[in-house]
Amino acid sequence: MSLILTETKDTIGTIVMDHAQKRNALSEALIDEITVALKSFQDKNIRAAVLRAPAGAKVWSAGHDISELPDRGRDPLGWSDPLRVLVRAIQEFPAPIIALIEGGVWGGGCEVAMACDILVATPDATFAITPAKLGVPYNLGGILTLMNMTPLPVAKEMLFTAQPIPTSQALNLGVINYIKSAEEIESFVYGLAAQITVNSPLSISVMKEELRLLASARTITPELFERIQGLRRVVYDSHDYQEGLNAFRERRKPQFKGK
Ligand code: YXS
Repeated sequence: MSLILTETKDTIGTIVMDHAQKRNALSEALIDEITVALKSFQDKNIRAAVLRAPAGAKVWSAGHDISELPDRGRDPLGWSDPLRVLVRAIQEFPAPIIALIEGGVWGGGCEVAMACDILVATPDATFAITPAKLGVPYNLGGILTLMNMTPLPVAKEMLFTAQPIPTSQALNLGVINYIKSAEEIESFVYGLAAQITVNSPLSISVMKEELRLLASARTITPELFERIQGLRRVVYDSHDYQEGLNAFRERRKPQFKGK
């Protein structure tokens, strides 16, 4: 059973995350299908892509598939983790990707949306970054995506409270480009895509890559990297990280002990 629907029309490609049973949780299987679709879009010289859930979805994505997070003792968000693979695939895709967002966007799903180039959301959409709810030590690349998308106090509020922020606030902060009603969002998004596809694809792809490279250009010394990785390891080795996973599996509130 396919977990996504894809469509290409002229030079616009669409990927619909279509695993409602698990609220489009970003499982390895779902992510594999998205990355395969993006590769086929590249082969077809797609000039703009749209990433969405089915129209009227209450949840755009429930974030990383928690059942696939490793038990304590292993980095849950290492380089080859599917969520990391998907974020990079979106950021490195040579054409703009527009996130058409309806419903709740959770955890790593927020980073996937933020990795897109243009975000358009309906008024009911919400955005929640939730590692703190699970006891997950988010990874450096993910923190950088957030830092590039929001002012530091907002990144801290979202990370520390793990609470959803409404679309209105996301728009005020510049996290999303537009708010459009459920009735008009589709025609608006494909109108944007059409405006992109008549411009030079070469110019656009090089400017997208320039922005990606410049946005991620940070001086980070080996000592700084190792210190951060050491701090993260204490967390993913901890009782609290395991407790976060167990609480989700057992459908109960976690009892974090700070160790
Ligand atoms: O019980 P069944 O088998 O029907 O499955 C349920 C849920 O277990 C499943 N599901 C998920 N499975 C794996 N990973 C998930 N993230 C996930 N979310 C949901 O989908 C079925 C329906 O869920 P249910 O009954 O809760 O649906 P709902 O409509 O009442 O509520 C929708 C949500 C999204 C509000 C709710 O499912 C929820 O709060 N999900 C978890 C959202 C979340 O905390 N995501 C963060 C994942 S961890 C992550 O992204 C990063 C690693 S980090 O932590 O660093 O941000």
